[in-house]
Amino acid sequence: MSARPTILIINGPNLDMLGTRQPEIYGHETLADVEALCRARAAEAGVEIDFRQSDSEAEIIGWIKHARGKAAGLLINPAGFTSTSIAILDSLLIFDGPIIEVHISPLFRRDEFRHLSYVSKAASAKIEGFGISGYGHAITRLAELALAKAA
Ligand code: DHK
Repeated sequence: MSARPTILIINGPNLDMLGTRQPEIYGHETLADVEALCRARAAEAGVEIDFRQSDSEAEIIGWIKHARGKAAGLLINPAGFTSTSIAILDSLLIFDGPIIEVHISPLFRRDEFRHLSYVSKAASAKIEGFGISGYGHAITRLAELALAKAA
């Protein structure tokens, strides 16, 4: 078993279609590229990652609840659940570590309905509009917080 803290990374609906899906908005990189970026950044930062994607709100809620007391931090791109899911917000409020919300695209200049984020109410930080690099920045910060707490 590894002594390194684990960061849980949750990708919401349709993020499995990155690379194919509206590349003018989300870029040409695939979810596998996002995972590779996260693994490389985590290795540099001295943490492990548990990288997941689901289109199911129930499955995401289950993962978040199960992470309490186990994961040292949580990175979530809630995708289409960002503006709709009070239930995901409630599960995030149960989590006992830092949470960073990541969006690939700049939501502040997209459709009005994308501006509302329930998830932000549980997040310690939010990164949007950095493309997939935002995941790397979020891991750097979550690793910093996790390793400071473990020291
Ligand atoms: C991804 C999605 O799937 C959209 O529903 C969000 C987000 C934006 C992103 O930029 O990563 O509105």
